[in-house]
Amino acid sequence: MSHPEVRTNWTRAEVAEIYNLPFLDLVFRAAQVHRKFHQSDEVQVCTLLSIKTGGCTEDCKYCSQSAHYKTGLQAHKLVAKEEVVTKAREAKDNGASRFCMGAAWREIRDNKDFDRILEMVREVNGMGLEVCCTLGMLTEEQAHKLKQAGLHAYNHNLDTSESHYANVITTRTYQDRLNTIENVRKAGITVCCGGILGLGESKDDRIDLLKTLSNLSPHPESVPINALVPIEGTPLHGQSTVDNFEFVRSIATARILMPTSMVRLSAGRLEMSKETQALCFLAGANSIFGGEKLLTTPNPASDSDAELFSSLGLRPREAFKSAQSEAANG
Ligand code: SAM
Ligand code: DTB
Ligand code: SF4
Repeated sequence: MSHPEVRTNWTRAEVAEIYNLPFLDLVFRAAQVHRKFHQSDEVQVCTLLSIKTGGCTEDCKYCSQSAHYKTGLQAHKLVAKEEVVTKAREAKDNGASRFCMGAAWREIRDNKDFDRILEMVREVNGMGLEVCCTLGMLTEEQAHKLKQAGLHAYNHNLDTSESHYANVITTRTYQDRLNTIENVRKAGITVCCGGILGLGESKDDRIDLLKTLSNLSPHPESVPINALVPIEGTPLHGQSTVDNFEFVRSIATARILMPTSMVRLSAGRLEMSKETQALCFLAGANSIFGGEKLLTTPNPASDSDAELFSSLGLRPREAFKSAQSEAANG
């Protein structure tokens, strides 16, 4: 780790102490860390595209795409490369610097679909966008192929604490997730790894998740914090939503624990006020998903985000900028 203040040996007691600070002190501390390592008026805009939708064999209790639940989602096989290129161009024109392609797979298989995805990665990378994929579990060899094609980041979330995991997903283990993250690292691809709040977890679970994430070495370059988007037909529909202050606490704690990472205010913004989102930015969130759709659910429209950026004096961050280069610039 290049900066001496970046630690990967946080104890549970330390993480809990930060998380439980008086709210305004926590946000203030996070804002200070944020200003030391990042340009506070810059927010990265990422765009998502579901390239293979629904019919997933996993039983994630929050997900619209699991074949285990009747969610009414229209499934779709892998889309054509041309469609991806068109969407990536649109995203870039709308100010996105990162483009993330998601597939409802348990794991990548070595077949024609994977070859087509490698071509998509090559093309989108050639457009000057940071390309990210989220395709389920993968082997080290598959990670190397993605890296060779120009993949910049791989998203693979831990979602919640290890002890709450089996209450949410039974078709894979926490260790499966950690193994994939390790394979991504070995191939030299940056890691995007975070979680979802509102899965019926306790505060202790949120603290445990933040401890696990911040003790990955090196830290994930990008840490998405999602609020559960409730999906009718899934077991977690009807779950009480996470308190906004608890959400902001998680963002602030992530910022303090992982100072150089991008912390992404991810799913769930549609249900959040502009003021809550502003608090998230103050607490160190410096990335969002832009565009009218996440993977299968709606997201704030581009013009309302443009208005939010304008009200707060924020601007979209350019592609391939690292926290290190910012620190070097002052
Ligand atoms: N199938 C792959 C996987 O699970 O890794 C990639 C796609 S999956 C939809 C990507 C991530 O989206 C999940 O890990 C989860 O964190 C997030 N996600 C899925 N459904 C969600 C929901 N209803 N609300 C919030 N986040 C969700
Ligand atoms: C992440 O952490 N959140 C994104 C992205 N990584 C792949 C996905 C959010 C999905 C929200 C529900 C949906 O649209 O299906
Ligand atoms: Fe499948 Fe991913 Fe949804 Fe789980 S989160 S059901 S693995 S698409």
